Amino acid sequence: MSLLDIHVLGSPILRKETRPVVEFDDSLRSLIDDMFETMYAAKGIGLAAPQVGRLERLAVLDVDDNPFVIVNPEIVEAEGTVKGEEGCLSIPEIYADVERSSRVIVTALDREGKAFTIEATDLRSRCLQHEIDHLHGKLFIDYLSVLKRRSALAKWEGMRKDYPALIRNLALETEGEHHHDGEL
Ligand code: K1U
Ligand code: ZN
Repeated sequence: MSLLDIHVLGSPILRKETRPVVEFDDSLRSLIDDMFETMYAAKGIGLAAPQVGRLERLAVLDVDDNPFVIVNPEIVEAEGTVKGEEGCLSIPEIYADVERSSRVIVTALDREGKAFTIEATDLRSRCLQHEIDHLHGKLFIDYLSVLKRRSALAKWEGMRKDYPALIRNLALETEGEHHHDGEL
């Protein structure tokens, strides 16, 4: 397995539409394994393919010690709204409240291409919506008010010199170097 570089805000691939996966082979499963390893190394609860520079329509998640991969996911039902804090491994150290559907039903394929359905609430629902957004080129900052978005982008401008190639190399990031500075 290998750690993958994570693309950060400004990298054009984060704004691209992904392509449905049609072949469930060992190279796909190896990408999935690498994405899990990278998500855990980055201390995230989700990671979508564009974040590691790939356009396969898939994401990995692990909320409350329940790891799973969603390939070609679709939200087939959504209800209610709830505000909650979000972060993004591609926009390190920026956190903000985002309004999302409170409960979603998602259909997807697993690593073997077998269809499954997941019903989710709370953080798992939020994370599913955040990851599926990534698969359509959308980022959580897109939902912020003009003022909060401006403030998030101003903070990011001060940090982007840390990522001259617009990628995070997790192997080079030292423990405790980045910390949560509080909500916007
Ligand atoms: O896709 C990503 O960038 C991963 C992202 C997923 C996510 C976190 C929070 C809400 C929705 C989606 C992260 O894992 S950010 C780091 C994190 O673990 C976290 C941040 C804020 C709240 C809860 C968890
Ligand atoms: Zn994200």
